[in-house]
Amino acid sequence: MIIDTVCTYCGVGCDISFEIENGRIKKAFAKKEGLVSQGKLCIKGRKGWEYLYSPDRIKKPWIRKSFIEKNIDRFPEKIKRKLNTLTDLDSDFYESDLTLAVEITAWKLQDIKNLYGPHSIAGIGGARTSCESSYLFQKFIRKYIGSPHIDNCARVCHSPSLKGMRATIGEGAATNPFDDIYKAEFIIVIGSNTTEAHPIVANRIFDVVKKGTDIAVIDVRNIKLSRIAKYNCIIPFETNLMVLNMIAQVILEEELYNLDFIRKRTKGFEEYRDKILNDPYADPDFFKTVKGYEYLSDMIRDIAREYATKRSLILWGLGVTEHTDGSKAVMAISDLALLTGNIGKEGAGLMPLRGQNNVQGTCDMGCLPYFDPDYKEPDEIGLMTPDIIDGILEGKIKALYNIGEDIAHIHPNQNKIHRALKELEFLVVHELFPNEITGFADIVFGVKSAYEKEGVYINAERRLHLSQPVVASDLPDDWEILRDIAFELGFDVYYRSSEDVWNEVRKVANERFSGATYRKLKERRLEGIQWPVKKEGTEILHKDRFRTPDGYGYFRYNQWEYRGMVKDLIEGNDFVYLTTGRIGIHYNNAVQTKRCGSLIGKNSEDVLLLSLDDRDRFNNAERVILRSDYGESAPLKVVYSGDIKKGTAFVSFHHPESRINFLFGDESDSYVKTARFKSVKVKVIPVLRSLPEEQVC
Ligand SMILES: Nc1nc2c(c(=O)[nH]1)N[C@H]1C(S)=C(S)[C@@H](COP(=O)(O)OP(=O)(O)OC[C@H]3O[C@@H](n4cnc5c(=O)[nH]c(N)nc54)[C@H](O)[C@@H]3O)O[C@H]1N2
Ligand SMILES: Nc1nc2c(c(=O)[nH]1)N[C@H]1C(S)=C(S)[C@@H](COP(=O)(O)OP(=O)(O)OC[C@H]3O[C@@H](n4cnc5c(=O)[nH]c(N)nc54)[C@H](O)[C@@H]3O)O[C@H]1N2
Ligand code: SF4
Ligand SMILES: [Mo]
Repeated sequence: MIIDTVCTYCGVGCDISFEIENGRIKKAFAKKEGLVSQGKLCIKGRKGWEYLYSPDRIKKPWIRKSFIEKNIDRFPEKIKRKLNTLTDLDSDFYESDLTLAVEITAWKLQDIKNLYGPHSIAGIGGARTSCESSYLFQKFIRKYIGSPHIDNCARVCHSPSLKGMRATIGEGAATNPFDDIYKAEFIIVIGSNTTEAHPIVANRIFDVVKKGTDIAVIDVRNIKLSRIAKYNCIIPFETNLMVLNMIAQVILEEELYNLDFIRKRTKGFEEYRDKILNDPYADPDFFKTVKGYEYLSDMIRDIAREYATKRSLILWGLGVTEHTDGSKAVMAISDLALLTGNIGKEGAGLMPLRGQNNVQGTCDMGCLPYFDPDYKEPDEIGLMTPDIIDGILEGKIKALYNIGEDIAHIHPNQNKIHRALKELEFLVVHELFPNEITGFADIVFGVKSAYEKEGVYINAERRLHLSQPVVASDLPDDWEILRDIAFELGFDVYYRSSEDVWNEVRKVANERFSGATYRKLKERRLEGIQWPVKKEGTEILHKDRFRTPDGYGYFRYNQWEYRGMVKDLIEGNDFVYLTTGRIGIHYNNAVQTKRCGSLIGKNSEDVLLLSLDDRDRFNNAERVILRSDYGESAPLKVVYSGDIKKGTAFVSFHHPESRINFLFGDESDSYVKTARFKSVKVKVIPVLRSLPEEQVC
């Protein structure tokens, strides 16, 4: 039997098919007619389902023993009577049946609400589960609990894309389908390691380069795509905004802009032009003063000319967003499209390569403190995750409800987060596997994963796919637990199926989803539909008007701030700047991928890449510890690489044992607090086998 569904990992959102024999998966593959997959899957698609058979799955709800002890005298009779049904799991947890775990959760949430008020409860998560679950999650926190504090992992990811794009063109989502890569004449890839993080999108880039399309890759190191780029543009850390403003200055100086488009479709051009032309950091010649990066002055001019005079696309990733000026850099990207009319048509436009299988959907569903479903204004604006953490430490937030976001591993400033999580009076987690956050939880609900349930997932090109169960599971879905707790709290919540929830979404978020029936989505499992969906879907946004209130696109100028590595280079200081990111085989906290025998292989630890040019400086050490102002990593295995520039370093963050996110502080995007995961100054401490003392380089 063959079952078609959608891949559970990245934001490419490949259609995926499973061959099932006697109820077990034999293999995963993609069908030729699959619109996103084009008949190919990356290794996580082909092998990343093996976690389903791991003995570590959380099978029944867990309740922390010390939590029972603390609350035992205050439990109502109904709960007290059933406590003898709890069974021992390990020294920390009991196992419970679902009903009792739901009753205890509801009682404790109500208790906290009564004692401290509804605003003392917050919700984080949702981007790995379906739209139905994330929709109900925000409704649960906002309506059933009465708190505005709801957020998801877009906070540490592409929130700056949402912010920057909404401020300029009114909509924070990709303007065109992935297949428009085939229609572009020139492509800029900035801050996206596409071959590792969005491999099936990268396939399209390889295809067009083979056929003669030119690409510019703007990164801080050599990545696989750099090898096929006409412009391999390696820039110093934290200079995206400067480089983007430089491209704009060249376009303005050489009058390569599209005046007709600017006049008809935009506002704020004159002010923007004057500011860019007068900005010393927007002059490409500035790089002539930055040692080792002088070549950028000419290269940036060439990129600007090609971008402006061709039908051009810009793809970007976290190398843009995870900085203090991430939102500003995204505004600068939009500015370039507005300046040249490279938007609202085929083969041109803006593609933020969003990360999680359903982070687009989870934002669309309103799991953000400042947006209701469909990006409507909420009654009250809630706290963003970093403020929720501060709120816990200040004693204002007492309970946290977490759905599939491992904040005890993947957020910055882990020393602080761990301290905060210990302060919580109540932490509820929905998870597939034990991970860092379950280590702090009072109640853990084991839930179905995407391959075991039905639901809508929205990929990075706004495409909806409906998943269906590939294997049977007795576990509850995320939304079912939320429904049952809400019911227990006294609300009339009667959804019988995920389709019931989705039909409510179609009404509440009707601007984007009114026409997206389950029926239509079932008929198009292998192609999906791009939102907004009325009768049909929408491939290209902004064709006639932008999605701002008045329909115009707005130029937004921001000056780059002199700082960091550029400052150190100009002052002639010694330094090591670290950036963090992904490798192809592991997915975020690696909780699923490390439980796939075919994936874990050689990649069982995070490897630090240092520059070959720094090998002597670090005594050719095989292992080093990194230390920043905030914390320390574990000893990390080193590979000296020709792809890394002197004074820079790269490491992945997949394994909690590496303690990478202990190195980061609270520095974050100035608008939306996305962590500055792409740049931190570190000391490199070789771990010397023969010498006991540390040597700091
Ligand atoms: N295999 C795999 N795929 C994934 C994931 C995974 O964990 N594993 N995670 C998913 C998620 S949640 C996301 S958000 C996406 C992320 O996908 P990407 O956005 O591609 O993610 P990263 O690897 O974090 O970083 C991208 C690139 O930014 C570069 N960079 C760092 N600093 C700078 C800078 O200052 N300027 C520029 N221009 N570039 C810089 C890095 O060198 C890196 O090549 O991937 C998704 N896909
Ligand atoms: N240093 C550094 N840190 C980073 C980043 C970086 O570039 N550098 N990138 C950041 C980014 S972009 C992101 S998005 C985050 C990602 O980090 P997380 O948000 O933690 O994402 P995942 O590890 O993909 O998923 C979290 C959990 O969801 C569970 N899960 C999977 N499916 C389901 C489901 O259907 N229901 C439920 N309830 N749970 C499920 C998985 O078991 C996993 O433990 O990491 C961030 N952290
Ligand atoms: S590219 Fe992403 S969606 Fe496609 S198979 Fe790989 S992990 Fe899955
Ligand atoms: Mo992400």
